[in-house]
Amino acid sequence: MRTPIIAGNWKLHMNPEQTAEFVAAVKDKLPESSKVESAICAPAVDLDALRKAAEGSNLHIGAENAYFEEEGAFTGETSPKVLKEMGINYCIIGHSERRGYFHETDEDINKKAKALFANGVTPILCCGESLETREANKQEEWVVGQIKADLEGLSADQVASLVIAYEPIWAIGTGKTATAEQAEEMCKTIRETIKDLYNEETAENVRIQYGGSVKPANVKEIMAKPNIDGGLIGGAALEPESFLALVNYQD
Ligand code: G2H
Repeated sequence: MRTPIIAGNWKLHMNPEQTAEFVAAVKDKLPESSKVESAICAPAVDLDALRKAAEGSNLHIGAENAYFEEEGAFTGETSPKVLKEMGINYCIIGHSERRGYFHETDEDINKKAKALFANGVTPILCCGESLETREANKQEEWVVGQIKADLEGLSADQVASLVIAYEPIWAIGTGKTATAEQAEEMCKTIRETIKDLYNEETAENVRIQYGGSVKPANVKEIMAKPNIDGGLIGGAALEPESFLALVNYQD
């Protein structure tokens, strides 16, 4: 049985003070981690505050990006080794905003996945197609291509512990959500791809989230789909009340 994972992606929002206030407001109202894993992925400058505020609670902590080198002359980057030392559980890689604005390639993302696994931090690997690709009905081959390239050289055990987030670019921050059926269809395709690349057990264990305008009003319908194991949530994870409604969707 896969434990659902609902993760906020704060993007470029929040400062350390706001982070501490947010966690204080939610920390005692989160579900048991064995029922639903709750996580916040925050900007690097907020991670220390997030970790301190979340201590002893059910809140898991993630970064939004990391570099594939552990140290060296790489001005402005975040070390996967230091994330590990800080006790960070997850790190988003390959978000479409990073692929788009910061020109990250599948090769970079693959190297980042390997560096994170080498340091015991679980990647949340994002994939997803543009509106143009969907309108051309090429979304499956696009996403399968991303998955194959991003996972190259990873072991079955690593992939089994991975979180994959399917985020169609046309549904991100636009208020346009993919229908639960469209989301399920692609998450199923991703799981079948993992089965083809690895084996059935790995495919059954990997957790696949949907991301793109998930909110309290649609989370239940999305989470009811058999191949969707969680949500990666931007805008609706910035307010404590809304985040609590999302993580407690089973109540
Ligand atoms: C998609 C998502 C979070 P939002 O990027 O990763 O953002 O929920 O605001 O569409």
